[in-house]
Amino acid sequence: MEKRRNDILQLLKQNKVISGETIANSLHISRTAVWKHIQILQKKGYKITAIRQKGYQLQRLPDLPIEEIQQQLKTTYIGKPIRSFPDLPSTNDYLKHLAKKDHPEGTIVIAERQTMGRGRRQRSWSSPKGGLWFSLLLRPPFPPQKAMIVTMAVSIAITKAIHATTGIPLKIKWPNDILYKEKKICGVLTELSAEMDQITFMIIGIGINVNNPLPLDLQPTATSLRQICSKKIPYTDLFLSLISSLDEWYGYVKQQDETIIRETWLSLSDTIDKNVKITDGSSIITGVARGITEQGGLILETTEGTKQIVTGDISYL
Ligand code: BT5
Repeated sequence: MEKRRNDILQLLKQNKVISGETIANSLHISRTAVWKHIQILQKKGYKITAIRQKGYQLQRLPDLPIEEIQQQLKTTYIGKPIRSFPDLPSTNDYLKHLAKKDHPEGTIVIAERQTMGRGRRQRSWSSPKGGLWFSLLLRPPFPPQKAMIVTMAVSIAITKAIHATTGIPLKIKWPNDILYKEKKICGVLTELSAEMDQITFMIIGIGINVNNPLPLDLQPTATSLRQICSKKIPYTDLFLSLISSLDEWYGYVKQQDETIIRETWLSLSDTIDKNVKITDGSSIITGVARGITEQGGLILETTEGTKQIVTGDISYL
């Protein structure tokens, strides 16, 4: 089906106007099938108009032309396939359904806008049009205790891809925030399904503020690439760079090369050597962040000795 749609797109691009009949004959499909594919393309943001007695004309590509992106991908693990939607409640929830139906590792679900975007602990994630909101399905060769290593690799990949395409230097705040000058530009939501000794699948939700507006209440703590660069950011290069960076860093996960992940993460970390407060439900603990455990936990130096923190929300003191 997707191949047909790509073929139709190619024909539309090669011709100023092309009739439904010509498309149907070239691809050996019915005119109704052509019409159905055109409708799907229109829903995906391709502006295609029907000119009476002449045919179809492609007038504008969507901001993120997934079909083209998919064709350009030269990745080993990530982005095959990419499923895109104008809006979804949450890309993580949608992908979880696909994961349970055995969709392949590397599947991406992306939405232009989420109506019920989630952070950790069911906190809401603002996801209007203009940002990059997507989720990634992974099946890493790790026990669940090591899931944090995967999140770390993903954070590194995002930080590096954004730097490569925009020149913006970013830092990672344990466990899952990507910051520009202490303001949050990206959040990562990791959810997993696992047996005792093996992860069955991981859904990694990635939310990046690109060109989207930020609600007033988030402005003191959040920023967007557009705000930093004072101009609209083109998505396609950024998304392509993100996917190939995710592919590279997931490669280290697959090879179980945790040393490079931990060392690179530490070099990009905003948290190490800071005085921090970690809140996990009703428990609060303060100390100095000193490092990362083999499994990605935070090593905290407290007045009662060194502690290892597996999860929690962190704030700087
Ligand atoms: C996160 O949670 O940072 C993970 C966010 C993951 C979002 C992605 S988008 C694609 C995928 N589908 C989903 O439904 N989710 C994922 P957490 O650390 O709990 O941070 C949540 C907090 O960040 C909120 O309570 C707000 O204070 C703040 N926040 C909400 N929206 C934000 C935004 N767009 N930019 C920066 N901060 C935001």
